[in-house]
Amino acid sequence: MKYKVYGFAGSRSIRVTWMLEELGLDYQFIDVRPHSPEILALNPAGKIPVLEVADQVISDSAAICLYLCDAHPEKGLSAQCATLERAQIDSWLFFAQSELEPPIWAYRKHKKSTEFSLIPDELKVDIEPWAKFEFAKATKTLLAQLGDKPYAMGDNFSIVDIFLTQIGQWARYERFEIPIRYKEYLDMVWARPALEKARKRESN
Ligand SMILES: N[C@@H](CCC(=O)N[C@@H](CS)C(=O)NCC(=O)O)C(=O)O
Repeated sequence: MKYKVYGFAGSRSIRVTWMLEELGLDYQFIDVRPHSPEILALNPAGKIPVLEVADQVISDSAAICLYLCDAHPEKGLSAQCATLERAQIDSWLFFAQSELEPPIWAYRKHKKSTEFSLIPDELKVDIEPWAKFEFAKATKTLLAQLGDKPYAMGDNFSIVDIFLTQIGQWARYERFEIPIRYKEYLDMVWARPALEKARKRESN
């Protein structure tokens, strides 16, 4: 098998398995927790997802997904490097990871009594008002950029939609306020058959 994905259901590994399903590629999914010896041997940060390909390890979901798009350009889920279209894709992805995701991710980390905790309980503080404020601000930017387009990049689904949707679903799960336009977009993208396949693969 060319691609091996390490992760677990409910985590960011869905970004990678979803991408692989959209690209119609074969892969092995290895169900593993962060900081397990298996992961630490691949990624010193102990984080998932990790992609193993041709004896190389790639970490960070956006880097992994972009690599997969670049390796399979015929599927049209990203754009060629050094084009303005690619600059727009990168802009969306950096926005997703540096502005949209941090408040919801920090909120999840500080939540008490979760199945597994990424920070010690004594370090947890109530960041809910801050997280909701920042997420609402980022959402406003997202909606202004999205406008009336069906997908982030226009008429066609792309790598960007995976990130905007997966982060949005986390926020929805945590009962953050989601404007109606974002909800409609999430519902439309979340219904993609490739995502359904990826979710099944991760849960088996
Ligand atoms: N920027 C990384 C973040 C990876 C990450 O934080 N993954 C979580 C699971 S969804 C994890 O492994 N966390 C372990 C930790 O925070 O120590 C990515 O997008 O892949």
